[in-house]
Amino acid sequence: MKKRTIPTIATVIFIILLVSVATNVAADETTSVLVNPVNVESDKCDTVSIMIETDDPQGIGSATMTLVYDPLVVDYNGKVADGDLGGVTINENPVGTLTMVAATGASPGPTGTVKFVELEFCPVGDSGECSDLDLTVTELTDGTIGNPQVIVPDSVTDGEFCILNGAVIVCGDVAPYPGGDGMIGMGDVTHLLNHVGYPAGYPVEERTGDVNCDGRIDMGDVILLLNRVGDSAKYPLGCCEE
Ligand SMILES: [Ca+2]
Ligand SMILES: [Ca+2]
Repeated sequence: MKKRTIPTIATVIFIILLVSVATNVAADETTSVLVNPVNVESDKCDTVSIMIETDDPQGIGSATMTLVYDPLVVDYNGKVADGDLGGVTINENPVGTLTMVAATGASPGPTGTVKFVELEFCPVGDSGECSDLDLTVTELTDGTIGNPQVIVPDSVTDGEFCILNGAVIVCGDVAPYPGGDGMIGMGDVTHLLNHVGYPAGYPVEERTGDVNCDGRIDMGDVILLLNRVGDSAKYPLGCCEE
């Protein structure tokens, strides 16, 4: 009889091992958190979402995240909409760091593609500048009733907001082409003069080159721009409105 005890214990250990492996397999769900779209390029306010992709059958129960941005480049303009976890509480402290918290009362929580929040950012820096939207997941739990389990995301993807290059139209800023550099000086006068002599070789943007707004670019514009560089108060430029 004693001989039978040993295989029985071995069997029990084997079963425990099997269960443990099975548990590990069951827990091997994939969850990723991302800023969507990853790259925003805009000259005006734009919306970004924070998304959670998960195949956890218990779904998402709660989330706490921070998003860090450069306030010299973009400004947080407020929450556009809550997501699938319900109301998101957002604290901005210090400026440039948003702490966002939401918890759903549902068990299981939403699963699959889960929207956390929609935020609006507005450009305040110069064209061509970019700010990271640096996302950190502080805590994420699933929607297990009474016993939410911590989810460690497999990946967290930051976003980026770039101010569209050349979006800010500065009248007379024809050089460098395209887009200009936000300033007017002798380089712009020279470029406009060359354009009048050889348009194909020295392209300009009509809106910035027609500085007297008469519908064409000619020596009148070059002379006005030259005078403007010499005395900005006396010679205002008058580019046509869009
Ligand atoms: Ca320029
Ligand atoms: Ca003109």
